[in-house]
Amino acid sequence: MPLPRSLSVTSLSGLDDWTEEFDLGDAVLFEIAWEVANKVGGIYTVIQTKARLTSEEWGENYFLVGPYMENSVRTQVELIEPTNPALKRTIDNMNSSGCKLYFGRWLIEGSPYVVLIDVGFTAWSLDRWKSELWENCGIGVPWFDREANDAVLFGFLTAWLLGEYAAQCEEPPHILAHFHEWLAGLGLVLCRQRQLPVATIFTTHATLLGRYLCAGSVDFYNNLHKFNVDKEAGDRQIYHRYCLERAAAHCAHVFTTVSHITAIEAEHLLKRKPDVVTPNGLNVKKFSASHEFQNLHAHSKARIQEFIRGHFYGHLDFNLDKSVFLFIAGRYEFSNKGADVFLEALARLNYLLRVNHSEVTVIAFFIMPARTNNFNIETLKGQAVRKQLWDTAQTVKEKFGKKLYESLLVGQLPDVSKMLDKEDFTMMKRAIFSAQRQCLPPICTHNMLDDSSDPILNCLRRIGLFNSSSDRVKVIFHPEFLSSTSPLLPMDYEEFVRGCHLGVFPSYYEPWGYTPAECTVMGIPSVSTNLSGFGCFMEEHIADPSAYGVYILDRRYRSVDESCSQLTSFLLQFCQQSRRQRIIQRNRTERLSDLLDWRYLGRYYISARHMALAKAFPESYYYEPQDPSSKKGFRYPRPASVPPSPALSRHSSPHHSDDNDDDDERYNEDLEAEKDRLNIRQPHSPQYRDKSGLP
Ligand code: G6P
Ligand code: 1S3
Repeated sequence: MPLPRSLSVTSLSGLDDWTEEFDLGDAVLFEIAWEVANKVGGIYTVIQTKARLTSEEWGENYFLVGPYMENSVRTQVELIEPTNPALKRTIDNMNSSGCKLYFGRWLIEGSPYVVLIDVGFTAWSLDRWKSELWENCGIGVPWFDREANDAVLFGFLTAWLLGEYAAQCEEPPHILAHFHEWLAGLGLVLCRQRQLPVATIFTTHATLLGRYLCAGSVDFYNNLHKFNVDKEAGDRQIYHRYCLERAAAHCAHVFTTVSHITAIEAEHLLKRKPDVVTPNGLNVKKFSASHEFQNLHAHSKARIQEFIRGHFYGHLDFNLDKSVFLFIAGRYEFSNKGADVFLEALARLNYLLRVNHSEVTVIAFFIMPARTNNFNIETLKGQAVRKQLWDTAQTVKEKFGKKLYESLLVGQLPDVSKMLDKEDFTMMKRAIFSAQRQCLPPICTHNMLDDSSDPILNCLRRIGLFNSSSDRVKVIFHPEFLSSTSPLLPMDYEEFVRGCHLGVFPSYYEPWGYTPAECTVMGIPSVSTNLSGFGCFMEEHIADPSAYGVYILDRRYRSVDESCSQLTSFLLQFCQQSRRQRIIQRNRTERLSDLLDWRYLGRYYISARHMALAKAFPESYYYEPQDPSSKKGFRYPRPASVPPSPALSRHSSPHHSDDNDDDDERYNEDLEAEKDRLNIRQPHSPQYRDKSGLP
């Protein structure tokens, strides 16, 4: 019998304390999701990053349940014998009844236990279970919907697992099962229908209808209360999925979602108001000194610059040191993720930079996976040409160096005109000739299967951004997720983000939005929107988000055209910043990371779990609902120093040079950061007074 545990969440510097005394007793937590040890999207990130905190809290009584995917298991899971005797009997019994379940440790931080179910192995039960679902719940799942078929198998198998586990326990157990998203929701419905002794939580990370409606041309947020949900789901042929999702939301003891904006959506579309909002956190890695993450930025940026040198060979008529790297990344949902608005804003930015004769060049990356058949020749050739130029320079340098050395050895200054011979010049000329190019640098790095109908490419054709010399905004579309083993851009996503200057995520539909959150914890500024969970959360907790490098675009109360103009002005402002201002801003951005740490945000999950246990087992658990966000007192104040806006700030040193005074910059910046942190700046010091124009 495990020891009773009592819980409290420690506070992080600056953020409010939250302590909740609650004795978990012998409760056992199962967390069930299709994305356990199976990377599909954001839910994987939620579960994977949260595992450490949840394992610390539940110890040996925490089990994640997901589908068995051979490839992921081979690289992420260590298969072992179950340690819990009741669970071992459960798995053995199920395996001897025609199922295939695996038990192991997921090799991530916290090393949680995982039960992985091979749903395909039990596919022979699909028809029987579907008819049971129809008879008991009135939900009919069509044969052709493969994902829904998987949801049925996964649902029946997880309910079987939980029922069997309850039967194998010697004492009446206190089981808590937390189900994520509709794909796992049926297990919850069956637990309730079979009246298993299980406290249940259902978390939706997006509603099915919300995603579908937004992807069409619907004024979603102004019509939320008007949708005829059954009809809309039927029209989109997702009625059965919608029923599974809605049933799970209604059957759960506790229903949660990831943001307030999705809570409103769920209330209208699923017809239940979430009991708790559980914002998504991250595992924040803190460096002991701020210059460490700044150094990482410089290092990763240099690698991106190398790639750019190859990609734009023959057209490197812009100053790379004055280039700003922007990016958008994520699931390829053109308008839901705001790629449409980003492209339009880039076109306008291009115009403004050109008419202002700006020295800045913007390189905008689109990292969104689409159907391709590999890299295209022109892109690969670019990197080969760059490598050849590099090799040539190295060869000449070596010869030059050797001659120089020999000359110095005999006590003579070299005759510079004789240092390179004819052969060297021929080699260099050949290299220069091979770096000539007749065509413009490519937009897309891959051969697209749907080139003529691809929304990003079509939009670029319409707005006329073709990477021509006169364009101040260049575009690179990489229709595949990044990988450190890529022959083209061998960087993983984290490295790439660190090397960029600004992430741009102008989403229309975004229940939370991990991409800007990831930027924040890495100290990279980002644009999000007031229609994304993340954007709303930051607006609530920060007095002046843009001063911290969190630009929140208004997509709620403005037309698309107005949002494009606002984004253009954010981007233009950003491009006008000096290097020093960018450094200051990055430091500020990084300071927000505590707010996004699971050690802070985990409290909402804890609260939801206590609530569910108390609802399902009132004789064993008592929970006084205490809203963890009731202590709303904490808000990041406006930074005390000058906002890093180009118009409002000047260099603190008259001799400062933007390009090579890094040490100075770092010193000044560290000083500023420290002053901001300690809030010791003189509010009326003449140095700062007139610059901000702010109170
Ligand atoms: C970091 C590095 C500096 C570098 C700077 C470039 O702060 O520590 O050495 O100068 O990045 O910043 P930028 O915004 O121009 O990429
Ligand atoms: C969903 O994934 P998506 O990108 O399809 O869940 C994520 C995790 O909760 C969330 O961050 C995102 O906004 C949702 O949309």
